[in-house]
Amino acid sequence: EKERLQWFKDAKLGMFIHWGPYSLLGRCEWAFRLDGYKVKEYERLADAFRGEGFDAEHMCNTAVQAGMKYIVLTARHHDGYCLYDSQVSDFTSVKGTPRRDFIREYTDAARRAGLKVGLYYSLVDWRYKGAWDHYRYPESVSAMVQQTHDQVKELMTNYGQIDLLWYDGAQQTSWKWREDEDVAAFWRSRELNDSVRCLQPHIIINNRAGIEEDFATPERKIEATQSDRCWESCLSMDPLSWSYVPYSPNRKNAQALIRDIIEIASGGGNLLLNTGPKPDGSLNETELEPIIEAGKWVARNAEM
Ligand code: FUL
Repeated sequence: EKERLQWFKDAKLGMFIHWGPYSLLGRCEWAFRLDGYKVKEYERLADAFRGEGFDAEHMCNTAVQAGMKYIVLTARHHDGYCLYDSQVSDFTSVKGTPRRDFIREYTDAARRAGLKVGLYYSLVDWRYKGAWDHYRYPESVSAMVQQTHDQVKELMTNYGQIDLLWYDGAQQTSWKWREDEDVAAFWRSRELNDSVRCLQPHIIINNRAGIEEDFATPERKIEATQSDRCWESCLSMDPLSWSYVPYSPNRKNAQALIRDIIEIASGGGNLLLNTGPKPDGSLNETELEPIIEAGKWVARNAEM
């Protein structure tokens, strides 16, 4: 059991990738919600999503070059759009314009590059009314939760060994969560994770489905205090957006990254460092420059 977590404890650095139809807007992965899109409007936006520049091999090799030991890609964000082939949704890159299973390409390439393979999956899907007000639309909620269970099972079944599952969005539903509400009961997370572990016995699961599981996920902050528990800070280069933004004057530079890496590693954690590829799926080289520079500095100066 201790061995299962060993690679993660040793990893120190992982690459986080936010990419989906929202990348077309160059604003933020929350655009659906922040800009008040209607579902139909957002679906029309997704029609323009092609991913013609998505090159999983280049992406993974770049991660290796930057000293990353694992990689996590948004298989589905809060907008519900799947970068893979789902049988329980039509809102996917396989049935939609790209006609490609990006998750297949990505998982294959990551393994070839020697990276541990991680999938980000948002439990919530904003296309459901139940995601906006779970008290008012209980039927919509149960359909949404069922879709989540089915899709997680697809991801855990069809793409070979998955090393890490990065849930998100359990509470990004309505703003109406009460203090005393049981998030894990809402998503049936215990049942979900039991089936995940059955399909992927080696997998490492984060804490964002309302159950502690294997590791904590401080976001945009460094919490070096939890010595008895695995933890991973996730940070993005842009102070606000996790997905592509063309203009980012306050982006982190290499010095800032090196400081973060040292602080996190010295506290026994990992850094999951995010980059947002361009709308076409190609890497944002301006953002990658400091990432690679920092990764090389770490490789030169530390035996990690
Ligand atoms: C948050 C999400 O709402 C953000 O969009 C992003 O994915 C971040 C890593 O987690 O909870």
